[in-house]
Amino acid sequence: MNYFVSLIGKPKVGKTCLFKILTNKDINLGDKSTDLNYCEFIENNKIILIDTGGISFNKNNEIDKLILNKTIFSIKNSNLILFVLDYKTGFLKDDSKILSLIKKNNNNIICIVNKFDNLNYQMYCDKDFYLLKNKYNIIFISSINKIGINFLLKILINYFNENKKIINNDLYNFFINKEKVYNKLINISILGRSNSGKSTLSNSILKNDILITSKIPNTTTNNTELYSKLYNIKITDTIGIDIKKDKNLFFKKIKKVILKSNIILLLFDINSEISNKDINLINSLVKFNIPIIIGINKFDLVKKYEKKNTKKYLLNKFNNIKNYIYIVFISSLYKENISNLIKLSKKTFNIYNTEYKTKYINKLIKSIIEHYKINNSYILKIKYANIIKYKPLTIIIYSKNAKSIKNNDKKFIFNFFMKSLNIKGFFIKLIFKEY
Ligand SMILES: Nc1nc2c(ncn2[C@@H]2O[C@H](COP(=O)(O)OP(=O)(O)OP(=O)(O)O)[C@@H](O)[C@H]2O)c(=O)[nH]1
Ligand SMILES: [Mg+2]
Repeated sequence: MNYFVSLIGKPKVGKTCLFKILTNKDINLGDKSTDLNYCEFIENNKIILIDTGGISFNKNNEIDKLILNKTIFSIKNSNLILFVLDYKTGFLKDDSKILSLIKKNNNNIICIVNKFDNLNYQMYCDKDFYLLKNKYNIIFISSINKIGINFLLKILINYFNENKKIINNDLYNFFINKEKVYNKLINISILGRSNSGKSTLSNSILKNDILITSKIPNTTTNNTELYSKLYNIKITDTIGIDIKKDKNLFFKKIKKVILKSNIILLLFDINSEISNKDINLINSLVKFNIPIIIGINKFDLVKKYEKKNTKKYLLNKFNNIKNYIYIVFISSLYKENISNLIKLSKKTFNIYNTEYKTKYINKLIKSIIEHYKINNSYILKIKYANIIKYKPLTIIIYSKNAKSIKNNDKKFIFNFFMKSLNIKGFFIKLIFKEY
């Protein structure tokens, strides 16, 4: 069974900061929580901590009203409320209003006074918090300086050892349903060298400057998964690839992210030379069999009259790839062509997930043979084809002389399939078998 603990309080009292420390999760929740976020935080005890949006009693603000409704739901269905206060501002009118709201819906309250950065006991008596002391358990902490955190954890464990009463499962169902919807979304991971503009692109997609960006290399030190409401997708901002360093080391750090991706968006800076190492990197990524799309960023830096030639020059660099992978020129900073990039990513994802009928594939085989006849002196002897796998599409082609089919002919068949099925971003697999 699950126990739920909700962090409740005004905005900016440090709920999310405390949430991150208690759950040991370095997640990027932005600077304002608007939804309920949860995480199991005392392992084996199934105690689940919920971070809520800050309560403000602004009746004219739609978002504040939504936050308030969600928070009340969380208060009603939790086993325990951690009422978070700000030591620096003292106990204010809004705190008193929030306390009344909590009391109306739940009697199990522990008060947490955060930002108690200075360990001077006497000082807190000067504030109004001592009034709470007679009625509630009150703990002084500093999330930033990690003061009082262990004490708080001990109090919580004791609390749950003494109060084994279980309440209803509404919160559990809420999170499970939420997760079900969330898991269905396309997950686009943004990979690329440091400074190529991955975090800037993520911010553009999110329409929010949540992630830190800077000229300094290796600004991003964590892979962060975020939700874009605008495009209804998940995106993952990642740590930069150091092309000069060991590629295997990088893949070790990023493998989990890659395997969780539906699309890999590989970003390049228009000003950095495309080297053989970059091409090798693309080849290594292709092996994961996850669709890839290439973005060439900072296109705004190219003067208008040079844009056409620059495009031509770069496409030439990707000569062997450009027919098989979308290459999109964008500006993350000025939000140019971003929606097209997302549109092509979604298209690639849909084609990757298409389950073709064997009948249709065999119709294509017939056209392949027809087309081949026109340009060649001999006939391709293919009997029929069978689909054995999707994601990526894998086809067995049966032929009387499978072993002697020339590589060029195999390439012709492959290209014909890729073009007719409108496939870009991943490679279908063809297996030639003796009939
Ligand atoms: N002119 C221009 N500058 C950009 C663009 N995108 C990013 N930048 C700048 O490039 C620099 C690096 O951007 P980041 O988004 O931090 O790059 P990153 O790939 O996340 O870098 P790491 O986190 O270090 O791997 C910043 O100074 C950005 O302002 C763009 O489209 N145009
Ligand atoms: Mg970054």
